[in-house]
Amino acid sequence: MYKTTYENSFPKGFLWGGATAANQIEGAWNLDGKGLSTAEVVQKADDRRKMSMGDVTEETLAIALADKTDDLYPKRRGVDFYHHYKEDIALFAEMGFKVYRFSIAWSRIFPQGEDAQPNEAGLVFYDNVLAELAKYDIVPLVTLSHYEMPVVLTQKYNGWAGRETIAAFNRFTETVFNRYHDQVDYWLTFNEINTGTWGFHETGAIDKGLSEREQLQIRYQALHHQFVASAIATKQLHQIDPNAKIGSMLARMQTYPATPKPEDVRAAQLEDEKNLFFTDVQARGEYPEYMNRFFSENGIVIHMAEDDQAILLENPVDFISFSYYMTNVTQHNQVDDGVGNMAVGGRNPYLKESDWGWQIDPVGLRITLNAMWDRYRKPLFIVENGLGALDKLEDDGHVHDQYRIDYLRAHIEQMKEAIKDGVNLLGYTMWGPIDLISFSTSEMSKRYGFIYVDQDDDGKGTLKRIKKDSFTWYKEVIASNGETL
Ligand code: BGP
Repeated sequence: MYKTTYENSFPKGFLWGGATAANQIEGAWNLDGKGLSTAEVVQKADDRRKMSMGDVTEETLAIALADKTDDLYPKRRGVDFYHHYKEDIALFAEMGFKVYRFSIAWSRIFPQGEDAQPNEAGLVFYDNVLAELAKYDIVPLVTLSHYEMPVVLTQKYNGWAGRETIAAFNRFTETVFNRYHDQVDYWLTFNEINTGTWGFHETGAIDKGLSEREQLQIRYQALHHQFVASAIATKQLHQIDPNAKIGSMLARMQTYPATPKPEDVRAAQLEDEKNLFFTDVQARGEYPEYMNRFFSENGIVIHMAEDDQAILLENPVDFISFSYYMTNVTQHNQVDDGVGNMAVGGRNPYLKESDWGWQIDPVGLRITLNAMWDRYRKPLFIVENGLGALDKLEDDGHVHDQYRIDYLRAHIEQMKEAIKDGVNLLGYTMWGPIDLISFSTSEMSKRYGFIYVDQDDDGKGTLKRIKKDSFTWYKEVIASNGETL
């Protein structure tokens, strides 16, 4: 049947909200039986514009394991959501949040990765968080693994590089599905799974000073284990609760060609394939041929168990989620300049960039939404988008973050256009509704929130929560279902 009408705006029930991750917000890294997680052995960067995530070696791990403080490890400190969750969720509710995306710290539930019994105190913490959300009718969207795992699994199996980690993870997923499925309808398996080719944070596999090819071999093998674990989790969830939905999560970075030269267009397509590969596997259930070719040409061999392919094929995700911060540019034979942060490639002269070199591209979000919808025809969910900035608490006690409002407004306008284009978009959780520890710099001063947290890079401050100007703005956006921007 032809569709004669189209959505002219955000659909009723659109899920507006915000997203955080346990290791960047909770703190309380060693309380109530929690074990150490891989995120908590990553030191803060000595250079604000560099990443501090890819460099865990045997040596730095040994130092971190011996260090019982949180001085050099800000993710151990977070912003103490563990003790402030009631206050923070009340503030989210005041903005009118319909959804809150957060992650469960695996190391709170299975502190040593493979404990005989789950840690009840850890489970109770998330019972409490979920009860608080229910109080305000906020729908939880739960990430099962957001850049961390019990560090013991790194010591024993080199993280996801070891196949044994699949079973450990699926015990954890089964435990939390059984415990929380009544309260949680939306789940995500691995946060930004594609970043597993970049370093330690996603795979928990140590940098052993290998060649680039050898490292890629380890990382793609680790990612294969994550694909299988994700598919098994999908199967578990559907068995435990046939109504629950589970999604993949990609750091989506559209790559544009630097010129219309066909070789440049092809180079951009190649970059895009390397990014979309992950969602291709999780949504379509099989390795795409273009990656098989890439593996074969680069001497990478993915070792699979006999029924891995069947598990992937039988358990595709229900919806597709992604983070969106930037787009990139490439050209034939371009060497990545590695400047700034994340996978920042060539510069786009038409775009402005953030203080961290992330190229701001609202129209790119519309392009991305259309392309993802065309490719997969599964509901989409934007689960991260936002602006990291050096906010200033003024003498009048306020933070005037008009730049953040401008950034978010421009992106939301393009979401609306994409919906008019026909894209099925479930919701939008902006990143970091409350200031938290930056993933890539491990610092406090790269802030994203509608809510300012009084804490500096050295962990000093009262932890007081202060509403920024953007707080009131987002509240109106939600109240008007995206009409008042
Ligand atoms: C994504 C991560 C988040 C988050 C965000 C912003 O890649 O999923 O954990 O932190 O990026 O990045 P950053 O904190 O480095 O600015």
